[in-house]
Amino acid sequence: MGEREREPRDNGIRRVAQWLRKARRAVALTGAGMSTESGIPDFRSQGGLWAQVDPREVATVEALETNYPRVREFYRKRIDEIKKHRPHLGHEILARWEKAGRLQAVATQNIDGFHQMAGNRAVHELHGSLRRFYCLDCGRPATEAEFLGGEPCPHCRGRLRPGVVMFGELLPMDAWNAAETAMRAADLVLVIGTSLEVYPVNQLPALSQGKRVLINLEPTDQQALFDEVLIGRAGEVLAAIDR
Ligand code: BV8
Repeated sequence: MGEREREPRDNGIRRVAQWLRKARRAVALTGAGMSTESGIPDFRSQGGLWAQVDPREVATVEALETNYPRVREFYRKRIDEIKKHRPHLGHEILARWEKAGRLQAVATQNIDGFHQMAGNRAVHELHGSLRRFYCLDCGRPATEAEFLGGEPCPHCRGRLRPGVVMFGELLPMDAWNAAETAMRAADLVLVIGTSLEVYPVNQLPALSQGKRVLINLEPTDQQALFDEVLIGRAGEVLAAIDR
């Protein structure tokens, strides 16, 4: 980054650090860009997951019904991939902020569990989790080993699926309600590493009456919503705010 671009960003970082110090009910909303510095690709960037795989074939309710083996294989590989990586400094900073009472909650679209692994307790997983599994047919829970082993449901011999939210499915009510409540009460919202293209999570930042900050590698379509846009890598920008 050149000197001329760095200067306004440094001012922005100072402003956000000040808002964070004053905030009583700060909330973070994270997306796939939060985990790219851990080595996990996002979805919609060049080289993202959806550039390689058509989401309609692997991440929709229709695909689960008509193309179950392909969906199972897609998520089996994602589980393998996630296990190779760890949370990074940015995750750790958010966990520290929660512990210090500076951050109330993290609402996340990520299914990798990295926020919890880094130490955050109040995490609302809006698109579910790749650490939970259940039966597509009877709804009862299953284990990762059963899913990975390609076994049928131990209760009804049905098909097992990961506990993630596919396109066309409703979000988990408890996570959604908690995130919505936190957003409405928030005096500072840090939106980190998300294109804000996916409904209904992309409606959440507008619910807050407080300061809204976007930390992302590139601008999104919702620029006008934000009081500050910090263009950069999540881990680096969070570290700069933390300094
Ligand atoms: C729902 C599965 C009600 C989990 C995912 C037309 C037809 C059908 C449906 C719709 C339609 N129009 C709208 C809809 C609704 C649909 C939707 O929004 N579609 C969009 C895409 C048009 N939404 C739904 O279906 C939702 N449910 O609406 O229920 C309903 C019910 C019945 C019928 C209709 C509606 C459910 C959505 C769940 C989607 N699940 N995948 C998985 O496998 O992970 S999608 C996927 O997108 C992931 O879950 C992901 O979490 C989510 C959001 O993506 P992002 O996290 O934002 O990632 P993205 O790559 O886009 O952006 C990353 C950003 O980070 C980039 O800007 C990049 O520059 C930046 N970045 C990268 N690295 C860094 C960085 N920034 C900072 N630092 C870095 N280091």
